Formats: sequence, structure tokens, C-alpha cells
Amino acid sequence: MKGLIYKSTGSWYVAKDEGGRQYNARIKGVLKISGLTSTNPIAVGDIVEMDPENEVENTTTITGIHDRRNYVARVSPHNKNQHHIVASNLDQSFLFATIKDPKTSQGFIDRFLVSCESYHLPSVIIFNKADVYRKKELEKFEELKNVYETIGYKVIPTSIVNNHGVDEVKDLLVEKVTLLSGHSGVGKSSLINAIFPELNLRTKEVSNWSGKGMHTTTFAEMFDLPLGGKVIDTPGLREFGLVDIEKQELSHYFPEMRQRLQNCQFNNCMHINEPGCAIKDALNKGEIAVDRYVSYMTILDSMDDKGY
Ligand SMILES: Nc1nc2c(ncn2[C@@H]2O[C@H](COP(=O)(O)OP(=O)(O)OP(=O)(O)O)[C@@H](O)[C@H]2O)c(=O)[nH]1
Ligand SMILES: [Mg+2]
Ligand SMILES: [Zn+2]
Repeated sequence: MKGLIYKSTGSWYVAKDEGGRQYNARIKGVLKISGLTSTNPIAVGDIVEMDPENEVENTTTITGIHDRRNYVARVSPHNKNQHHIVASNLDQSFLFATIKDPKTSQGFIDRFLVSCESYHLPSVIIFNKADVYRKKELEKFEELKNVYETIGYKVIPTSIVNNHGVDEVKDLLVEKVTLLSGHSGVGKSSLINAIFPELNLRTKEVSNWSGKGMHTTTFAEMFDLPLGGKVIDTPGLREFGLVDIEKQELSHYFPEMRQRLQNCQFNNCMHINEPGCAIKDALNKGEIAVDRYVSYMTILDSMDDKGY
């Protein structure tokens, strides 16, 4: 029978069959998966074939995996040379960013967006904790909002404290499979709770947020939404190591570069200091944001030592 993976804790998986019945599933023997060297053979969102093991205890054996429509992978936090599949079969990703408590760097935002672009996954940027932004943070927010909206991303400021932007996020979740990502403590689980209190996700107490410490969400887990659709809550990321991307194609994953590439004089232009470069041209005219170009160069550099 067919199963959908909702959670993975290492050796055991939580899966549901098509009728919504929940099982504890595990892999027995070797599961053949083409192509990928990943630390996790099966990820949240995967569709698997499973055989009942014990009807009473609701255990099953995973015997195969269906082709993934798409997936998001990153460098394994434990082994630089391996991929970790974050989730699969997604419709969109929400990147949670915060300008304060904690601060999300633009480099982190851009790496994540590049990754989603490379998997052709639409992303929305959610700036949470808008209630704590004062003048300085509001200016930064306006600046970032302008940068990312100009290149086509939806940007939503939210706050669970005054319920700001919550309905807008809710509307976007309906009937979609959405991956939530961002640093630990940005409020991923809290915002989902604010929208769907019945899910009751584990979050850090408001008064407990110290800016450091342990992740509150410890495993990626998918939840069925009361209005249809699913969200995948994930543990906070410290960094996002890119995989599957070649230097030559990097600019394709910056939308503002992608639309100008064909105007570069050389079709193998890396947009560093080649003559007739349409990207450098646009940068000099202020049509491409300097910080975005800096992110491009930084990622390009990091690809040299292959630990990207
Ligand atoms: N002021 C303010 N605090 C918020 C807001 N959203 C979340 N928080 C607080 O931020 C802290 C972290 O929230 P979580 O939802 O646990 O964060 P998370 O992103 O799920 O973190 P991990 O599970 O560790 O990845 C909690 O103390 C929340 O109460 C917000 O809009 N405004
Ligand atoms: Mg969480
Ligand atoms: Zn160029």
C-alpha cells in the first residue's frame, strides 16, 4: 500500500496511508534509490510503498519509494560531502526571517532563495516579529522588502503578538504543501500555531527566548491543515549549505540576473569583470541591488572550496 511520510526520527518514520491511518514505518534491508548520496534515504513528503508488519501495533515496512516531484536538499550538518534531503514533493517554501531577535543575514536569505530557485520552488519571505521592530529595524525591513519585491518575491511582515499578517499567510497555505524554514527562534512554529491553534506545535515560551540555546523543533514534521494543505515545520537552520549547483549556473538562480543574462557579451560570462557584462552594467546603474550582487560573489567564492 501507498504511504506518505510525515516524520522521520532516524530509523523510524511516521507514515499515513491513503485513508489517513497512521503507521510507524521502517526500512528493512537495502532500499534502492537512484542517483543521490544523501544521509537520509527517505524524507518527509516522500511517497512510499509499504507492507503491513503488525496490524495491532500499526507498524509497516517500507519497500520502495516513488519518484519525487521535487525536493529541497542541503549540505548535511554532520558531513560536508553528503546531502541531507529536507523535504520532498513541495508546492512552495516560506522563508522565515527576522530583523531582530534573532537577526537573519541577507546572505542566509539569498542562499536559501538560490536553493529554492534551483529546485524551481516558489518562495515567500516572511518577516516575523514585526512587533519588535523600531525605527532602525523598520527602515531595514522597508529596504529588504523593496529589494525582494522588485525581483519578484512576495514579502509579508507578520507578528503573532498583534496578529499582523496572519490571515495573509493563512490564505497562502490553503491546499498547498509548504516547507517552513529559517533560523531557530524566528517563530516558525509559533506562527503556524497562531493560524491553526489546534495543531498545538511545540514552541519556546515567550519569556524564555534568550537568543541562544536549543532548537525547539527537533525533527522535520508534516501536519495536515484543517483547511486542506500541509505544512512541514523544520528545526531551525544555522547555515544553508547549497548542493547540486554549478558555478556557471549560479546567476540563473538570481531572478534579476536571469532576466539579463542573454545581454552579456559572452555566453559564459560569470559577471565578475568581463567586458560587455549586462549584470555589471545593471549593477552600476543601480538596477541590481549591491547586497544581492555581494551575495552572488560570496556564494561563487564559497564554491571554490567545494564546501558550499
Ligand atoms: N515578539 C514576538 N515574539 C515572537 C513572535 N513569533 C514568535 N515569537 C517568539 O519567538 C520564540 C521562538 O518561537 P518558535 O516558534 O519556537 O521558533 P521556531 O522558529 O519554531 O524555532 P525552532 O523550532 O527552534 O526552529 C518564542 O518565544 C515565541 O514566542 C512574534 O511575532 N513576536
Ligand atoms: Mg519550531
Ligand atoms: Zn555578465
